[in-house]
Amino acid sequence: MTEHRIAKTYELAGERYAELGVDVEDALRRLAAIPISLHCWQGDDVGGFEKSKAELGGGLQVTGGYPGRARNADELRNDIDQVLALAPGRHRLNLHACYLENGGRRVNRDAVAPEHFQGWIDWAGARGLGLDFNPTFFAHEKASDGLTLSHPDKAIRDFWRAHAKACRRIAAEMGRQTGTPCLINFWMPDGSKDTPVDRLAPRRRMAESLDDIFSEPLDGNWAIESLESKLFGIGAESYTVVSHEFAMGYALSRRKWLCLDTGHFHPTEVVSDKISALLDVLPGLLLHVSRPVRWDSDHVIVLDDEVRAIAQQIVRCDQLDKLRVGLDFFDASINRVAAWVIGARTMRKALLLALLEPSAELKALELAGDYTGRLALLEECKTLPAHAVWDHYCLASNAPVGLDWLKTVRRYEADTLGRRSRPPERGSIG
Ligand code: RNT
Ligand code: ZN
Repeated sequence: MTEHRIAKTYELAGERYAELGVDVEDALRRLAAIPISLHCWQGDDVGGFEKSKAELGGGLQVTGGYPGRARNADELRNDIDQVLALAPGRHRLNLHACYLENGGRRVNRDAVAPEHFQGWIDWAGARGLGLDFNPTFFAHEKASDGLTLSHPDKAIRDFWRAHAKACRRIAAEMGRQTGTPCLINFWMPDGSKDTPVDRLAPRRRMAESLDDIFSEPLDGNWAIESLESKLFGIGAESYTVVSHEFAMGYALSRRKWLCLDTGHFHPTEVVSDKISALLDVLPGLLLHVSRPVRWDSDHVIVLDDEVRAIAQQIVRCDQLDKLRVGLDFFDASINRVAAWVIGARTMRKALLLALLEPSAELKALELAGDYTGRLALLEECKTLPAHAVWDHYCLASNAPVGLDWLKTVRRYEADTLGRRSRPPERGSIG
């Protein structure tokens, strides 16, 4: 598509939107202010760069054997650079503690320190990227029975507490060095395959561990803390310690942010409705946007009703200082860079669609009880020329228009990803 045609269709689209009272320029300005936090783990199937050979565990499953998985931090950063070039808009990068770099020497989880992430911090700084962080409570011999901070063995709980405390220091340092608060998200896999007799004691141990972790002073200017709930996992089908009620109660009573992952609820339960229910009572919300297919399968997100509804709630609630958008999927059955790009572009597109709604008019109709007018206008909005605004936005953001990004990914696959079956020539395996 030529630039001329994009400009022309954008102009016509702007006129059409203006007829409904929508200012497209204003929508694009607001879109630019919303960062999307890219999860580093799409690039290597949640592998990380530790020496340990422990299996992933924790109920996490990555399926597919597509070639080209990143094998070290340099490869992963290269892949993320591709994603950043192909997905328009502002991003952050969300790292897990297992993505540390230590020149090939093993560092156990309780000994991780900011220096092991200096490579990431410098890389992010050079790109003006904010960083987010996660302690890693899985893929470790001390989590092999699926219990960490709620473990009945105090020594194991203490080990994971030490990990969590070390991660808080790393997060604060990431925030300080990048100049933007780092969101550190706590997700623990703790749960049980079969029905436990005592459902209370593990939750008490979990709360006690979290209280101990959070009792250490943290520079709140540079780190924000959230707790992620879950419904169940593979191997933890009957009980999850940090269930939604546990996480919500904990976050409310301790004034922490809550992380809502779209794959962590019952199949007919939606995260989009929880945003407005929680934003006013919690210090903040982190969203892990994912696509559960029958279970927490972490498929790449697509522009489906729920992703659109989430974006609408983000926009309509209009409390962006209390809300962070992160992605959380890992598909190893397709080109991993393409998976990232599709998901990141989809999230951005959903936000744009939400910003292109005549929200003032819709709210006015609703308030007046004119549900006929509301329904009519909502249906009309669905076929407005958003694609013209999206194309213009991509072009103005120096990102590829339409499917052009796929050509770049295919070239990258031919030149780089496809050659990765050979041992790495350089780079660090931490
Ligand atoms: C697991 C949680 C969690 C993880 C990442 C890797 O079910 O969704 O957020 O996906 O921490
Ligand atoms: Zn998640």
